[in-house]
Amino acid sequence: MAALDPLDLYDIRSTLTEDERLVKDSVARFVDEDVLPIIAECFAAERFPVELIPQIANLGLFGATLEGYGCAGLNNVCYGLICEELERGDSSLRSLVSVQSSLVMGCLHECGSEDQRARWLPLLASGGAIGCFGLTETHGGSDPSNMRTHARRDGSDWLLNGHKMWITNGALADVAIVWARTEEGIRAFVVEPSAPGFEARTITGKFSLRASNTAEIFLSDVRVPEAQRLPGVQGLRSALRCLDQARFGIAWGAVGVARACLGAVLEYTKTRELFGKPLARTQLIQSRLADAARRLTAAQLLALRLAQLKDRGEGGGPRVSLAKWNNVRMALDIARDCRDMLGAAGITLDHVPLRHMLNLESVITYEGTESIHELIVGRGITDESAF
Ligand code: TGC
Ligand code: FAD
Repeated sequence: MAALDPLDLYDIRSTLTEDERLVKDSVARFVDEDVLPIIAECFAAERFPVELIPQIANLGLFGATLEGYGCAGLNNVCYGLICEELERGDSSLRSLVSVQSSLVMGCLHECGSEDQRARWLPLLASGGAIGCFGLTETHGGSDPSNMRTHARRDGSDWLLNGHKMWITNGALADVAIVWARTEEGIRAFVVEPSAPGFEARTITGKFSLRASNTAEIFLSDVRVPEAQRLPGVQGLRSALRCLDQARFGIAWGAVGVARACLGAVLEYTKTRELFGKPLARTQLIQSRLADAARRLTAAQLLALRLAQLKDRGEGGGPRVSLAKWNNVRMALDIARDCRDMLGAAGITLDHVPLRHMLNLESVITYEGTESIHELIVGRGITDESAF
């Protein structure tokens, strides 16, 4: 039997096609060579590494599963692998790609007019434009159907008023997908930040996802023509469909975080000597490492199976919720335990677990909190809504 890879105990790599391995290895190389050397400094300085955007675009990572418009048309396993490798570097990079690909490009691809697609998708795929997705508001992100931002017809235009909160890429974006209530139901609009009345303000002082831009967006009589309404949007369900794709990416990304943390601590415990022997030779440490490997392996298999279901169009709703819930919880528990196994050294940015652990406090909250995903699964298996 070949030597066991402790971070791939069930040899998932051997189930990948040659193309899938190529995608995984290319992104892994980018993360090792270009992300890991700078990311702790970016996290410390609360700086989003904009200089990485051209490389991410050149690797074809923006809108990777979409067909046409300069997108790579890859399958869902490839998209998952991209998210896994990026998040092994830092959740902020997977976040950038999730928002750009699943929430902005995915939404334009599915619900946009041909003119909107032709104008924006090639630009977003090439990294020539960055997008954001404005759904959440201050009074309760878990219940977006309660949004107060509204759009009112004014001749052939719309006037948008409201306030969006916690918007990834918000202050960097060249284009925003803004969700608003109208007399006809919930609709989405393509808004350019240069429009009078649009203001994005970066939220500072976060102790999580510090290498990501998060902003609040104020809309005050922002005028957009009817041609900037997404014609395919039919209420909140259109937003929730986009969220399913982003939640899928997070389920894979969490695997990358757990691999990063467990990999670092496996190395550390081999060389850290206490009571006359390496930590890795103690039963309690082995029990914790083995437990992390058990949870990681289960999460890897779950993510892979979800991708297969998704390729058949059957990966949404409770299935993706279960994976987002399970895998982010798995990664958060592993990151926290790995931080502890490093002792005091673990509270610095010299080791990766603390940074990942702090990032995961956002990841477990956004794209539906853990409780929301439990309730979606609960509804799915009982046919009773507890919302
Ligand atoms: P309800 O309001 O009753 O349903 C609305 C309509 O949507 C349909 N639907 C779905 N359609 C497609 N896919 C899904 N997964 C769907 N889930 C629901 C539903 O059938 C209904 O259709 P219709 O025709 O009857 O109107 O809402 P609900 O009761 O179904 O859902 C409630 C709940 C809590 C599940 C939903 O509101 C929810 O998911 N809340 C969480 C909100 C959330 O996740 N926000 C994320 C914001 S974006 C973000 O966080 C980006 S972070 C990105 C990063 O940096 O990586
Ligand atoms: P709340 O909805 O107020 O929830 C508070 C608590 O109540 C949670 O523990 C929740 O689980 C619990 N809860 C809620 N409902 C129930 C219930 N029925 N039963 C039991 N418990 C319940 N949003 C966007 O639109 N676009 C973005 O790009 C974006 N990026 C983000 C980036 C970051 C870094 C963060 C932190 C958030 C981002 N969000 C974004 C917002 C995110 O989606 C919301 O924070 C999330 O949906 C939760 O909403 P909330 O923060 O208002 O919490």
